[in-house]
Amino acid sequence: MIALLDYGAGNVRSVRNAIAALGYSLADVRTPEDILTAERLIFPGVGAFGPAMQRLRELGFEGPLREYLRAGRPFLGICIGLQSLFEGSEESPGVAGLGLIPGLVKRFDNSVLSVPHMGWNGLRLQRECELLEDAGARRFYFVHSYFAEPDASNRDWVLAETDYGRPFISAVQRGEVAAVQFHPEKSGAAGLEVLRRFLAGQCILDQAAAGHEPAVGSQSEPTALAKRIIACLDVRTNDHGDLVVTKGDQYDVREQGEVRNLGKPVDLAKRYYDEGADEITFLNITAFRDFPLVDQPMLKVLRRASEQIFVPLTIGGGIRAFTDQNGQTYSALGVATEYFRSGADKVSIGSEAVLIAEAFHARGGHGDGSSAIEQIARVYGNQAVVISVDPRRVYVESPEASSHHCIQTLEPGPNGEGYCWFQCTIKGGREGRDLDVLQLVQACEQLGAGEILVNSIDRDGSGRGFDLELLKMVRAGVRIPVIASSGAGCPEHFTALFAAVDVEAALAAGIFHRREVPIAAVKRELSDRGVSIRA
Ligand code: 1PR
Repeated sequence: MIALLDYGAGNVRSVRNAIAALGYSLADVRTPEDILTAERLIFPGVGAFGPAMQRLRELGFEGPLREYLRAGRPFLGICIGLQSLFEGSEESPGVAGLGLIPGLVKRFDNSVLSVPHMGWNGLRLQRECELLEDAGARRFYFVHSYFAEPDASNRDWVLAETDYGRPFISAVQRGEVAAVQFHPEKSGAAGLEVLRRFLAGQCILDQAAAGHEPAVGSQSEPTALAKRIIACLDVRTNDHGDLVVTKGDQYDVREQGEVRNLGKPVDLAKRYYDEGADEITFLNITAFRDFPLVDQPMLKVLRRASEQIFVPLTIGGGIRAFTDQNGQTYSALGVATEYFRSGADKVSIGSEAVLIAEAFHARGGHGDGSSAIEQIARVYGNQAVVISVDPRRVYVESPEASSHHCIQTLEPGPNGEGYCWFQCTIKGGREGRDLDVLQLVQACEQLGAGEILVNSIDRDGSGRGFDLELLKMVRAGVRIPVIASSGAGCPEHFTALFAAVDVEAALAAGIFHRREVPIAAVKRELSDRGVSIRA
């Protein structure tokens, strides 16, 4: 029996889907005895270190888990499942880990790096092991703010290290006990292969037991975080009642009165996964006026997509509290939970984030714990909350002409204005607000958002390239990862973007939907220019 240690703290649907796709069935650990009778145990830790350990203790799982691990029985920990094997974590001071491996889990320094460490990075294998055979040449998807530090005391456990500002432990293994910091279930074919090897019992070549000295430091080139290429699908119901992928020009998705129909959401998403997209984003673009939980087709899309796509999936649209036509009320956390249950790895918040930021500033620059951002980040982690920004340029003659953060622009306004500010909008650009983008993203970062998706109404669908002025301003304003969106027209626009601004990812829609530029062509161009990408 392959047992999944799901202690109910978050979303493990992706792990279930990946294991099902590999043809294995899983049993859930429900009682402490289930751990002891498991043939193979997978612990996909989610959430934060402290609550994870606390939950294991409350459920009576800690003792049997220690016993299982001490006996060296087949175990695969993922993310927090790796961190929990250490003695403790800076994330939750005073909370003891399982203590199987000496050492502490620490936080990345966000004064020099974007935190979380999010995206595709490599492995520096420290010795050979079947579990990660060939993995040194592949990249895997990481998302974490804390890392286990390699030192002399845990050296014999370390199977692989990865670099992000500094080296950290990305895989451990001794006998049949192994754990990885990355998410194999979200790492495409390379990740599925790691899971397959574990499930097939192929994982372990215990070199110490076989009398070999581990070949420490066999790979010494530092690894690099790849720039991510994200395919975005704007989804809505067309006038015939079909859920379609559409695409706007400056957010106008109609052509001769009809909603443009560029294909079926799941088919297109699967195509992008097969073609090498590092992430897929679905934006339910009319959810601001619908009831998202009544919009079952969208949830179905997500369920079907997550069964066949093994890279991160983000869903946005309608994440807010609402009351349906029957008078039943739902919280934003409730909406997000439904999206996570249906297979999302991250949710993106648009309109509601603007209203939250307005309230944040009206309060004098602090939250009150009740906003969608705070609630969702608390339960699912910061990395699960993306803020989707829909800004429009407002031109002014001088910075004094506006109370908002102005930039000098090389792209003058209609009357030759040399300055502009970026106005936040809600409801898909239909309503402008008295809030600028910097005010929005800084408030959201403080409230716990994990990533910013920067669209541009001016550039959307234009094929003129990304708005580098807007992106530079956002990059300088926050420490969390930034995704550039809107305006990509050719592979060179991606090179120009990454050369000019240190954003973590670039998102495009139209050029991929219309098959004008394949994802592979974008990656080839970036690779030729020396930008680190996932091949
Ligand atoms: O406000 O929380 O309900 O979320 C609604 C979401 O839907 C927001 O993330 C908002 O950006 C999005 N949205 C709303 N209306 C539209 C529209 O187009 N009419 N789409 C819309 C935004 C922008 C990008 C697009 C890029 C790249 N689409 O997602 O994919 O601009 O396009 P390109 O490469 O073709 O230039 P809420």
